[in-house]
Amino acid sequence: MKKFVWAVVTVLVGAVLIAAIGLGFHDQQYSSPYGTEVAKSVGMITVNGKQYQHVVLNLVTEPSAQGTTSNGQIIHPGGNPSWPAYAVTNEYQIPANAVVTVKWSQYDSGGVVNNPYFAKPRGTIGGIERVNGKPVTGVAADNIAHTFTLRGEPGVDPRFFLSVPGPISKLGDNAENNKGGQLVQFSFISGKPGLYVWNCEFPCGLSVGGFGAVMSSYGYMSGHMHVV
Ligand SMILES: [Cu+2]
Repeated sequence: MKKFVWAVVTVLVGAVLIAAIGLGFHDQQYSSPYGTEVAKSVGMITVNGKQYQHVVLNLVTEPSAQGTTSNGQIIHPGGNPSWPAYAVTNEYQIPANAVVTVKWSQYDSGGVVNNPYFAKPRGTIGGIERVNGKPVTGVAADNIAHTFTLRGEPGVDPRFFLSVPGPISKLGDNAENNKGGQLVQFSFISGKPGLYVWNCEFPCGLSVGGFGAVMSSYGYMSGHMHVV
């Protein structure tokens, strides 16, 4: 009987531990109160003689995850004030096989990207991005604030890849919400339907070569793209 009681106690302790670990990981999940931002349809567009649905998606990168955007939306509830963040959500939705134009307002400082590959736009229409309206084929590798890098979950359209660098804000470390920003604009043709993941490839965190802290905390520099 004593053995049986101990067996039950051991199983219960194990179950409690597993539940606690599960809750701990669940807490690390981030869910924006603003839900999924759905790209807005702006009609049709012709690229290389082919017609596509054309949508526009807005992105914002803020130098501090605390506080609100210029229109009063919370950047990242409970966000670490010394960490940057994509705002105000990290979940986006676009249609499949459409032309997606991204308008990215970038307000953060940065530094040197550790691989110059990520200093050039990859997978955009025409191989360019526009910085404050000016078309460029890259940003100086020591002038990168963040990248918007997108690929499918394993098995989802493995040929699709997009990566676009955002230059450091005009006011560097002194940039604030809606002040000193860079407007980065680019278009790409979306892939097949499925779940895609985006992240930043500029090591904007601390430790682990800059890939710790904000870079390894889901929701600041990473999220999903739902291609439907
Ligand atoms: Cu980043």
